[in-house]
Amino acid sequence: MSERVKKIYANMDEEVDMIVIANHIDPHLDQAFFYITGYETGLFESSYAFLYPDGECEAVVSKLEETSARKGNIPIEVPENRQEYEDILRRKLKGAKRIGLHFFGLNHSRFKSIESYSSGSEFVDCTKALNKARAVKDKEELKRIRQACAISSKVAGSIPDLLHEGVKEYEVAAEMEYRMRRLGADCISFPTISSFGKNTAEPHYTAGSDALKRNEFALFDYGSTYKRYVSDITRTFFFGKASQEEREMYETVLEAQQIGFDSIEAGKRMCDPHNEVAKFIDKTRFKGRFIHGLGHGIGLSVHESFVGFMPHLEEPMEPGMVITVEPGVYIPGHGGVRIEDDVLIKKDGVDILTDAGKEFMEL
Ligand SMILES: [Mn+2]
Repeated sequence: MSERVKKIYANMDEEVDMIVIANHIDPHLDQAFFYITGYETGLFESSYAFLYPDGECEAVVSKLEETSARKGNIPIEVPENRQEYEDILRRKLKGAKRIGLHFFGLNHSRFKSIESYSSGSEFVDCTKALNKARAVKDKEELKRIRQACAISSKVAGSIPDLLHEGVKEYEVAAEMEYRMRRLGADCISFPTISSFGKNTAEPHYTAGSDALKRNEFALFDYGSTYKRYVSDITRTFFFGKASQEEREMYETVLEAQQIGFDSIEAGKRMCDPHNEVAKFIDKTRFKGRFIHGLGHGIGLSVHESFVGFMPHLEEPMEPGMVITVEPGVYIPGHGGVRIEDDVLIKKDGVDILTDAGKEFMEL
């Protein structure tokens, strides 16, 4: 019996005979599969998880990850060959009239095979129930997220040592990623944003080959994954001597982030912190320069659905949600500042999980 499976069913609006979560080929793997199984290692291409209304679940995995799967506590079947694989899937789906599927995470080609293994079943989208279950983290999930945050925070502290005139964006990114791995990260949680000068004004820049020059911003947005759970952090530094306006940009974003933290409260709407921060920034000389949502949910994915500090999310904040708080201001052609931390919402306040320093730093 799995608490997570029970939680998913508790969030379902419709009845189904079973929920089927199916991986395709990397990178089309469904994070929901790992939410259900909890597997720490292994790729799990073409694997399946079957979830039943009584809270039971089982998985079909290949021999390639059998050892990793045996460490979990759900029953597995490991087919010997292609024929056996298809027979198992047909047997599991047999007689199911209504099957719940994760429409958001399911590859279309994998869906076609599920359809072919089933016999006239009706398919129901269970994306919402899965998202709701994943929104509130349990103890094991928090343990992993905390460790991912600790690794990323530690690397943030060493970024200033990596910055010198002429160093390239990709060189700093490579060094940061190496350090995360050395500290025990599984991998990076998304392509590292390592940006200098005018590139810092583009929130979703990645890392190019620009060399660091004096008197410009250097912004790093990155994260590590620990046992599949991510962290996401941004720090901005000034290389050289900042102008009054550049310093003000930084101080405004830092203050905005504090306003964000202060507006987080279980029970209030998820859009409230965003609205407070946007209102504050729009009263400064950087009016209109905050061009994205204040934060997104994190967990197995860097951008988790349903959770976040976004203007369109009116559902209440709940204890156990983990969300980023990342205000920024961007001046195209010149530069940008963003400061990002990951917070855990608690019954009474917040726990800031990324603890790297963020005082304005001129290097
Ligand atoms: Mn982020």
